[in-house]
This record gives sequence, C-alpha cells and structure tokens, in this order.
Amino acid sequence: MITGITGMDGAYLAQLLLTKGYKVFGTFRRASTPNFWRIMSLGLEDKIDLISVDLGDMSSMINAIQIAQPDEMYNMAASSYVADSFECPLANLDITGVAVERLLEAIRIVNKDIKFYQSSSSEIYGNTPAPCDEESPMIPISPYGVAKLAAHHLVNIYRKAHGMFCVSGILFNHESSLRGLDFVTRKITNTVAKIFLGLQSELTLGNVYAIRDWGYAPEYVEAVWLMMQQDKPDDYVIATNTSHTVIEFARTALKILDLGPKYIKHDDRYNRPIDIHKLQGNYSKANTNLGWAPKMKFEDLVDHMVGEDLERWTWYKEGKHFPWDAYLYPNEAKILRRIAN
Ligand code: F7E
Repeated sequence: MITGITGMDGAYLAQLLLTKGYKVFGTFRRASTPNFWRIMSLGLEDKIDLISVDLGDMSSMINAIQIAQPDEMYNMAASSYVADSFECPLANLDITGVAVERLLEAIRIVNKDIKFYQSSSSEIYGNTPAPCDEESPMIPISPYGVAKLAAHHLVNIYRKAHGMFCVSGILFNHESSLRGLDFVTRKITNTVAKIFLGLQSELTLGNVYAIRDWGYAPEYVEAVWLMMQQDKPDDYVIATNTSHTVIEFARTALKILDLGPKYIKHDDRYNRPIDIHKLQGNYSKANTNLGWAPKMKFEDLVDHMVGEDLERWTWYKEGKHFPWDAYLYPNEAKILRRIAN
C-alpha cells in the first residue's frame, strides 16, 4: 500500500513494486482537478487499486488498511513544497507531520506486523554543515522540515516502544520528468524547453545560489524498497554525495539546447523567508548495508529532464498533446469511473 500514489515517488514506487510481482494499492486525495497523469504516463492505471484517503481523517486510513490488508505500507504522501509550508504552516504540519502519527497508530491498532516506510527528507538538517549522514544534527529551518523531523522521531518511537518494523528514508532532492512544475529543477527544464521552441521568453528564479544534492528519483525508490527488505528496521540517507547550485542547473539546461545564460532573470517573489544554503548527503550507510549507490550523474539528469520536456512541448506545438501536469489523458475518464464504482 502506497499513500500518495499520485506523486512522483508514489508513481515510480508503484511501477517498481509491480515489476517485483506485488499487488499494489494506492491511496490518493480526491481533488477537484484529478491528478492521475503520472500513473497514466507510466501506464499503471489498470494495474493498481486506488483508494480515496484523506490524511487528515484517521477513519479513512483505517478503512484503507482494512481494504488493502498490506504487508508493507509506504508513506509517500506529504505537502512537499517547502516554500508553501511558510504560507500554510498549520496545514503542512498536519499533513506532513501529524498524519504520520495517525498512520502509525492506525497500523498499531489494525495490524502491528505491517512494515512501514516513512519518506523523511534532507530538510530535517536545516543549515547543519554538509555533508550530512544519519548522525548529523537535525535542526530544520522550515515548517515542512519541522513536520518531517517530528515524523522522523515518531517512526523511531514506534520502532522502540511498540517493536514495529518502521524505517525512515532520509532522501535528499531527487528529480525526474515526473517532478511537479513548482520545484526548481522541473521549472527550469520545462521553461528552457519552452524558450527553445519560442513559447516563453525568460526563466525567472529566486535564490539561484542555493546548493542542492540532486539525484534521479527512480533510483531512489529502489533504495526505499531495499530498506523494507532488511532484517532490522533502520534509517538511511539516500543522496549522491555531490552538489550543485541552482544557477549551475539552469546554465547546464540552457547549454544543452545551445541557449546562453541571458534568459535567466531574478524575481524576489521566488525567495523564501529563510532558505537552506547547502544540502549534500553522505550515503555510505546505504551503500554498506543495502548495496545501493546512485548511478545517474548530474549532467545526465539535466539532459534527460530537458529532453523529456522538449518532447512534450514539441508534441504540443504539433497539436498532439497538451503537456501540462494537470492534463487529463484520454484514459482518465476510465480510471475515474473505476474509482467511482
Ligand atoms: O528548491 C531554490 C529554492 O523547491 C530548491 C522537495 O522535494 O527537496 C525538495 O525541496 C532550491 C531552494 O526543492 C526557485 O529556494 C530558486 O533553495 O526545488 P525546490 P527543495 O525546497 O529543496 C527536499 C529534500 C524535500 O523533501 C522537498 O519535499 O531552489 N529556488 N529559485 C527555487 N525553488 C523553486 N521551487 N522555484 C524557484 O523559482
């Protein structure tokens, strides 16, 4: 069972579990605009069972657990946009943090043997000097980071107090062409593709000197699965051990399409009240215990994402597809009918 199956990690994890022969149940939050484009673009819509769950509602979680009767539960649901957590801190604390307590309690009540994975985040470190590993001080500087740290500690408590198999994957930034457009990498690659095709004239960014450790999302969900297959539950940092500035990402993306940096503009509206300056991880423990290591290099990641966005916008120009994230694929009606039934 995957909570947040409509998100980037949820969709990739579902794909991975299906290849391993799992039966996959996914929970999603019903919204006025359906959000199944990732599931559909991976061709998963007929292969998974969807259950509507609101992370604010404990009874809907218990109901979902009783329907799915999972052996493993992966919590990929959160309000994951850090900037938004400054605008709506209470909602973020509830959905990103308190909801994890609800999930853990629901498992404890229904079936303590269900293994639980929590998507923790490098945001829990705040400005602790890089590189960070599992032992580094955790001093978050965003409401989102505080919520993730609360959840992180709760997982530890349930492991020790109730003997439950629960793990936290401390994932550093991980990206792909299924990333939402709010996040800086996809915002850059999507805009650069549009600039190349003459559909947009500039790339407007906030703090371009922020440094992040960017990996490739499909590789990160493999690490997530490995954590759940260990004899002993434990927490793991998943990262690339390298880092780059936002402006480096933007320049690299522009260069791939032979565009210069003149398109990059600054707008204070994209600055956060406070921002982590540098995030870089150390994945040694995951390498030793899980045998995991990242494969895709920074330049290849940027190249891949630019290529995918260019393809989407080229289709659009040719009138074949509307590539926006909320786009309803032709099959969407089918999946919605199935949910309604
Ligand atoms: O920002 C700077 C921004 O929104 C990266 C989430 O998955 O990873 C992600 O959080 C950096 C920040 O990701 C723009 O200020 C500049 O320093 O892509 P982002 P994030 O905040 O690091 C962690 C590990 C998570 O757990 C989160 O859920 O880029 N930046 N200009 C900008 N950021 C955005 N979004 N938009 C800009 O225009």
